[in-house]
Amino acid sequence: MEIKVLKDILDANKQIAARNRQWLDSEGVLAVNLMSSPGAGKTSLILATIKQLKGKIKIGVIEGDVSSSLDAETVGKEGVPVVQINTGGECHLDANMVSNALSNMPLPDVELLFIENVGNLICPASFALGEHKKVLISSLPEGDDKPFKYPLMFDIADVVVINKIDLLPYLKFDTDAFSRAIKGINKKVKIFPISCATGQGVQEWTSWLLNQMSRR
Ligand SMILES: Nc1nc2c(ncn2[C@@H]2O[C@H](COP(=O)(O)OP(=O)(O)O)[C@@H](O)[C@H]2O)c(=O)[nH]1
Ligand SMILES: [Mg+2]
Repeated sequence: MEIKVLKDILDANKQIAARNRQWLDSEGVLAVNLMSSPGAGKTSLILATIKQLKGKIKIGVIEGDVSSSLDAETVGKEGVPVVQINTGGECHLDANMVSNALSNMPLPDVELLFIENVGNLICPASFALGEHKKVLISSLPEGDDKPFKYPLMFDIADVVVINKIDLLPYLKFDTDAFSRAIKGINKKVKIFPISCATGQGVQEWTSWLLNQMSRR
C-alpha cells in the first residue's frame, strides 16, 4: 500500500516536471539541478560560476532550503535574479515547488538557471524538477567512500563536481579511486575536480556549461 502511494507521488511529480521542462524550453533556459550533502559547496559553485560568466550569459538562481533565505541573500548580492523556496521540513525540492518558483522568476532575462536543491544525498535523487542536467557536488571532507554509500545519487548525475580539492594535502582522499568508483556506477558521467575557494578547475566547469548552452 505504502509503495503504491509513493509511486503515485512520483508519477504526479514527473508530470509536473515535464511541464516545467516544456516551460523552460519555450523560454530558451538551460536548467541545472545542483545536489549535494549540506556544506559540499552548492552555493559556492554558483558564486564561482557567476564570477566567471557574468556579462557573458544571463544567470538566474532558485535557492532551496528547509528554512532561511541566507543563500538567496548571498547570491542576490551578485545582481542576479533569485527566488527562494523554503520546504518547511521536506528534505528535497519537488517539481511543484519549482513550478511556483518559475512563476516568480523573470525567465526572459535568464539563459542559465541554477536550482540549488536541499542538502541531502538521498531524496533529491528521486524527484525530477524539469531540469536539463543533474549535477552532484561531492567534497573532499565527506570522504571518498560516498559512491558506495549513495550509489543512486551518483547513478543519476550527469556531472560530478569533486569540490574542495585545495584540501587534498590535509585529508586522506584518493581522487583516482573515487573517480573509478563513480565510473563503475555511471560510465557516462563527467567529472570535474574543482576548488571554489581557489578557482582551480572552475574554467573547465564553466566551459562545459557554455558548451551545453550552445548545443540548444
Ligand atoms: N576549503 C574550501 N572550502 C570551501 C570550498 N567550497 C566551499 N567551501 C566552504 O564550505 C562551506 C559550505 O559551502 P556552501 O557553498 O555554503 O555549501 P552548500 O551548503 O552546499 O551550499 C563554506 O564555509 C564554504 O566557504 C572549497 O573549494 N574549498
Ligand atoms: Mg547553500
